[in-house]
Amino acid sequence: MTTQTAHSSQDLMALEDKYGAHNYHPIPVVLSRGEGVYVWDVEGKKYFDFLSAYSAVNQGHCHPKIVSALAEQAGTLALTSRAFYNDKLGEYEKYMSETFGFDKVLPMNSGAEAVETAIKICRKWGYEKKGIKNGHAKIIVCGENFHGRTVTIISFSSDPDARGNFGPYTPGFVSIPYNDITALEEAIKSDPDNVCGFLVEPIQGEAGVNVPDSDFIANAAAICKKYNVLFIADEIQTGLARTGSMLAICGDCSCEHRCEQQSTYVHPDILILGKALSGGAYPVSAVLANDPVMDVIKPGQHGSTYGGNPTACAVATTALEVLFDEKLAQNARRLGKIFRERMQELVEKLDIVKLVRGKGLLNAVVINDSPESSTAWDICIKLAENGLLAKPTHGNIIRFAPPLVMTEEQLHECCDIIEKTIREFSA
Ligand code: IF1
Repeated sequence: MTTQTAHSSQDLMALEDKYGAHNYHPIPVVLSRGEGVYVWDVEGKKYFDFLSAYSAVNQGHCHPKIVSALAEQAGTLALTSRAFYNDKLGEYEKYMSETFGFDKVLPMNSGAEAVETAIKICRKWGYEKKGIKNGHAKIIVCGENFHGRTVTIISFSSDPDARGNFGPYTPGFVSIPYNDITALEEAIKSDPDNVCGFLVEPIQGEAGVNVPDSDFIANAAAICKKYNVLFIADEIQTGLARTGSMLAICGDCSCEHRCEQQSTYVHPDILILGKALSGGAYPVSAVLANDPVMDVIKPGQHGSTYGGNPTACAVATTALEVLFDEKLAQNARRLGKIFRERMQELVEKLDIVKLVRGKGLLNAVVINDSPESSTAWDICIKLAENGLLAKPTHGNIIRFAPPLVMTEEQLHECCDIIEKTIREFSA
């Protein structure tokens, strides 16, 4: 018996409105098919996807190798729990550890779970290795952060929508302004014996693609080392080729290798990955660290029913291989430059476009209107009518983040659509 009771976009949106929690306000498009950089709605209209499921679809929609890996493993042995070993996890953990240059990986599922895992590891390291008095551990975070939506994570959010009315909040977090090295050192020096970690996004995605000073991450890592504080890099959105290198903290590494030289520009104490580790097919996240940090976790102290399942291992392995084999970091770097050049031309020609910023194919255009205006939203509605899907982050900022498999020709076609659309809003 089919459960399909509705077919039109309007009917399907009405079903979600009636039977689904209203925790999102989507662009009114109902998608039913994806392939590479394209998605189609239920009426068959074709779009360029310029959101990539918030950078989880770096490899393009329904990548055949990733779908095949998913189908093959799901049809062989999908899930065992960690009550037993499985034949995929050890090989996957070796591949991940060697690819990113760490001793060990702790496999999880969603990004927020991985961030929570990193917080638990950091605190436990603080008590058992740094000697912090139990219950007094502090982790420094940045204003305008986004690290997920669990109660602990929103406890240190500065976004009233993300944290409002979800208290009582988890203590033990200190917020500093993003990209402020002085504030970081002052925060640590104010309580050096109790600060155990600094959790940071190399580029703040949801805040509107905030790109820090080029030396911010390296300087932050050096300060953390100076005061015996764990440097925790949340690369869930910026990692895995999105910003033009395998990790945003790789700086301008050419990514011609698999990090054998551990050439990551900055080697964090804890690295958090998610989103595109899934290949856009199956929830996968990971926390990586070296033994002196990771070994604070003993049996029974952390876990998840699905963490490290064989399907996730098969999908994530293939997802990473696609990034390397198809040189997607190099493509993102090259096309990102072209995108920002094209958008900068609009900045110079049209008053309504205030600025463009980003790295690789994680970019944002700031619309010259108040954050309270609906202009950015209205532009995204018109973009959808013109065959391109994007969505504002906050207020007047539109994030543009296509799958990294895009060609230069497709990118120019998309820039033409963006220009044509924005011109309709120009006086
Ligand atoms: C939403 C955007 C937001 C993340 C970073 C952890 C997580 C995310 C740096 C949690 C997730 C998603 C969540 C989604 C919107 C999107 C997002 F910036 F990517 F656009 F919200 F900021 N660290 N980001 O970006 O990972 O648990 O979602 O797998 O919640 O609305 P998750």
